[in-house]
Amino acid sequence: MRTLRNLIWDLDGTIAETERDGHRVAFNLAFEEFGLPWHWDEAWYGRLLRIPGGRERLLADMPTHREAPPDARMREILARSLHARKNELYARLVEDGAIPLREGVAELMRECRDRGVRMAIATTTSRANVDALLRHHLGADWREWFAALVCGEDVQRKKPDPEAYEHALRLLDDGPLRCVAVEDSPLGVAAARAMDVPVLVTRSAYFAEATIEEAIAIGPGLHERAGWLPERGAAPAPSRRVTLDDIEDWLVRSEVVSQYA
Ligand code: XBP
Ligand code: MG
Repeated sequence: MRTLRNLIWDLDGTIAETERDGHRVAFNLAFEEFGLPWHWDEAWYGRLLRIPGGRERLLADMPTHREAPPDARMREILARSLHARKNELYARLVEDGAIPLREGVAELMRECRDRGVRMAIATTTSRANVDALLRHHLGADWREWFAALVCGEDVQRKKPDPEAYEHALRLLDDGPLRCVAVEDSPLGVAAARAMDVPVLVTRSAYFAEATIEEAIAIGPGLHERAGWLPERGAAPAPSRRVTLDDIEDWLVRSEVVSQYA
């Protein structure tokens, strides 16, 4: 029997470089439309990513701008309007083809379908953003690809809180050690590990150098076996990309390591 029965995908940064090329760009377009002289460059947005949630990120940044309303209620109203418009502009960017899937993602998803490994999404981005991206890349029936879907609206607390993973495990009705999460950020890894879900890390633009502990494997992307740790050894690979066999092997080896630790 396979050890790996469920692959749980993070979305932002993992499935696509949505943060740098999508949300950030859409936020800037929304600022312009609202007549606000605000601009989040790549570096500043990278710092803001320590705050999970787009609306929460806006609220956290407001004290740095003198154009922001002085009282908390007005800030909340502005953040909600900006965030709603940002999500519309994000969907337009997706439809225009500005946000490709990361290399190797579609191949691994297809392999999961072909080999009966269930998939789930555990993201804290808004449902509309998930729908826009996956509809564009996987087609109108994208929802059928996934046995479980957890989005920002489904949780009270965003990552690194484990709630998104707790919810995904409940929907999958399976134990954490039958799953592998695919994540790109320390906050995402922390959320999965808090529920004992083993994690594979595909480093994204914003977390290329981040310190990440407790992953079963870390590498530069699913398209390429080279550069992953632990190395996959000399076994001949049928393709250059990371496959389900690679992930299952890392999973089994991590169980052996933890048994003898
Ligand atoms: C995603 C997020 C989200 C996105 C923006 O985290 O933190 O806030 O940045 O989406 P993860 P929203 O990759 O861990 O799921 O604007 O919808 O919040
Ligand atoms: Mg992410």
